[in-house]
Amino acid sequence: MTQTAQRLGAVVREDFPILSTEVHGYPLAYLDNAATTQKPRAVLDAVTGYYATANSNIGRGHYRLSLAATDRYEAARAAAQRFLNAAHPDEIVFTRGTTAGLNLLAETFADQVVGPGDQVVVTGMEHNSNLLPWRRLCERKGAELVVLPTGTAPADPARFAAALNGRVRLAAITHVSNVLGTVNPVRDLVDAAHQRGIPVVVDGAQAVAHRPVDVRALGADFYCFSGHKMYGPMGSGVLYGRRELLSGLPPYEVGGGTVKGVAHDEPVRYVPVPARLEAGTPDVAAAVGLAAAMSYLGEIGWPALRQHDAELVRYAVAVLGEVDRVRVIGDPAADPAGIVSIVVDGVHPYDVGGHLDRHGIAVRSGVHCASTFLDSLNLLGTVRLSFAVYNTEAEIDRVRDALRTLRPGEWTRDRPGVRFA
Ligand code: ALA
Repeated sequence: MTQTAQRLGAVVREDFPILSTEVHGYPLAYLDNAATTQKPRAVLDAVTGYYATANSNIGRGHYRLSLAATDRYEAARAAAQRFLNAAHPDEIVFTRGTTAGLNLLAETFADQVVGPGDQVVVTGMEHNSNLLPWRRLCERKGAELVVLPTGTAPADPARFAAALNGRVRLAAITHVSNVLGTVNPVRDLVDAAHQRGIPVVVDGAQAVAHRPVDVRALGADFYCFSGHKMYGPMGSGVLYGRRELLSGLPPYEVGGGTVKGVAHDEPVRYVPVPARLEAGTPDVAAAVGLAAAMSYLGEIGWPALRQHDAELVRYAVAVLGEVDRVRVIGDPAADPAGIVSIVVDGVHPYDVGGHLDRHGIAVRSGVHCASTFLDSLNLLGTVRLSFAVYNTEAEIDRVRDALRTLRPGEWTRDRPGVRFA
């Protein structure tokens, strides 16, 4: 197992055509997997295979191709159900991604349960996609958004519980911080909320590629993730909802595929979930590709995936810590989730990102769509290394070597305190 895990990166690289790309004369070292992962041939083939052999609209045709496409779409739903250990395929709604799922919940579920004077609780480490939908909802409803400060550590269940007063109607928490890789104790947080009858929405965008997610073991009421961060196509995503809650949601968008029948002089009769929440023609190819990504992860297996992840995170923390002026933020090795964020004292994160790019290394630098979290840490931004199954220790060595030749660039000189280009 150890050997498999250590060699995983080198072995699976062949599965990813884009990794043979050169950047500025260097082999691409792609370390921005928290933004999006690259896609293995199995996923590319599933998408093109769908278009080449089954493309047609689903649920709308009484002909062979349409029935075949419908079958593939529903098979993808069943794959997502198994992936999350959901109780029923009807608990799986396909979305464009995490952001779409969270907005859907804010405009349907939360719209029903949050009223004037109520509160919604989020952690201090939320990505904008698990912050702004709740903020907008609270503004619209005359409710209050309560942000539980976390620092770099996981959210503390006791402090979380203390924030859950009688006005709180909903909690929305990230499973894994997209900035630092901090892993929240979701089960404990959910238990604290459920003891007070408060439902919990979990942003799983950064978790699903790095650890098995069992929504029933977590107790999450809703769990959203993006396919493109777990080797699936862009535009694929899942909103899981516990059946009792999901089945009561009104349509989010209305249109084709959501109704049993429409007559001008009668109330509209909507179909049950999940179709009620999937108005219009869905991205069937994306769902099929996502199912292929789930199979791909399943073939490698979580023990090897997790070990590989842990080895890379621990190696990065050790190796980058050797470089002058480099600080690792938080404690990503405590419970590795594929992310290591650093700052280089005296150098703007964008200069670091640009310098690494000139060495063929792709990282994200800046605030990572979480400026409020960076504010709470008194940081202008970070440089984030985020790993996937194809990354290797040699690529981390390349980051270290490149950082040793880093000099302050134009951002550091001309706009040292500016965050946004
Ligand atoms: N949410 C993605 C990230 O953290 C885009 O980079």
